Amino acid sequence: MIKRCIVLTLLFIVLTLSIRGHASDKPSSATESPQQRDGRMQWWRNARFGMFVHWGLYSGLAGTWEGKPVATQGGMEWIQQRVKADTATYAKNAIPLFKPKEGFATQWAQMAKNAGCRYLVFTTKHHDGFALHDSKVSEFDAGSVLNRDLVKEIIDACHKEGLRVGFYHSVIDWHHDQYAYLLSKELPYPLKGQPYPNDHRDHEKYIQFLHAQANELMSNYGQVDVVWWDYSSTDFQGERAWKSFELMDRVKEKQPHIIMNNRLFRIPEAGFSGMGTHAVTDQLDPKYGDFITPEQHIPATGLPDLDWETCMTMNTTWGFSEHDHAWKSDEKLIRNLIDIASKGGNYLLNIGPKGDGSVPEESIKSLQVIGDWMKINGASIYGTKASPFEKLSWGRCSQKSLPGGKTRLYLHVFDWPSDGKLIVPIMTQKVPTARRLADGDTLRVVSNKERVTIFVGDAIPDKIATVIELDVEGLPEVSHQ
Ligand code: FHN
Repeated sequence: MIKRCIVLTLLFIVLTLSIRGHASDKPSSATESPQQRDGRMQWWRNARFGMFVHWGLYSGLAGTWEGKPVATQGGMEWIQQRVKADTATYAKNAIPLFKPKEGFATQWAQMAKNAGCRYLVFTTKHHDGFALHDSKVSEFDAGSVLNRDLVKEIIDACHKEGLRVGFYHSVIDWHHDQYAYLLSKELPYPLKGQPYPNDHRDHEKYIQFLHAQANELMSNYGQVDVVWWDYSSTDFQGERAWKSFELMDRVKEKQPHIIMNNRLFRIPEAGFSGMGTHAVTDQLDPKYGDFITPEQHIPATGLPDLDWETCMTMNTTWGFSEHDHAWKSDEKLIRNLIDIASKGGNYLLNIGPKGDGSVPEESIKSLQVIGDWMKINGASIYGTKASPFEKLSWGRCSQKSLPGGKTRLYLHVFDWPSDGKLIVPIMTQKVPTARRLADGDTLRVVSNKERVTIFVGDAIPDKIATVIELDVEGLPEVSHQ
């Protein structure tokens, strides 16, 4: 009998160890329950609005190379690729122009907070390979070149303003001498198609470097809330390109609550249908990341029941360019924010500071206007869910559940009704209540079986978007529009 108990106990131990062993082979998302994931994602889903910052050596070049404009539109953070400069030539031209002034990070953080952003994602390293932190595994970094740790300056300034912080980190690297760029025909490289300048490259060595720098960033700067990886291609992604699952697990070991995007991969299950910035699918297995990343566009119907974030520039370039004057209007920027929130997504709006860290005047002015709008109307963005309506002729809608089983609809009116009557296509048993969000004034409401009519008057309170609150019993029942 005793012998039998010993055998059974040993069998139980062996089985437990083997299951635990297999579990660690899988990405840690495999061990997280949907409820745990919802808890980890909650702040991000409520935030709805973040600031993106593209800043690095390219910022000092400002879209100009050897005294000539490279382009008036398009990403000037790619200037090294655009002029096909090797890394030494690029560094020689760029480093003298990258002179971060004291206090630049405080200006960014205060600007983001005043604009109503709840998080700030900034480039710790872009494709040029120059790291903004004080790296022990690279000499091509702010520590070695400037004797400063710019990542620390930025994250400390953000934390002081109560912002959540994200690290954008490029997996593409145009500097590292073991990054084997010939392994991909699709990813950009300044010397694309040319043989390696150093004959042979061992990409495994670059992967170790990539993981080592990620480990530095996750270990040395306190709480990090988001990692914004960038980017993979259909012919070079995942395990082969970056040892992605191991990289994600290492990051999560150091930052267990961190949220990551989907760009260590480029497959349909990770939210990608191809190489274009519009090529997103409506599927995301959490093992590939936490949110889908449409770029420079807003999916027409959002990505229902998925976490997604549209990133956008204010003009046409991510990194600063003195030649790009194609600034979006304040109306467009605010209506983009509303449109994205009405579809259940987040808006990551980019600024491209100059080589000294100062922010272009146009961006400062627009962020001030956005902040003024958010100070009055932020409740219609933060913590909201997607609209119950497929389409509204006069604007957008977001919604929140209220205590007592009611639902608050936030009606964002872009086109004011000429007769002063705002028609909302919902069926109601009980006449709902309505008020202007800005001043709380109650508005007269009439409802029949098919629709609710809100008497909003002739004067247009806010030409960009006036928000009307409509509180209905239970869940809104949309009538056939
Ligand atoms: O190549 C980058 C680009 O420079 C910029 O950083 C954008 C931002 O989402 N991501 C890549 C292009 O998709």
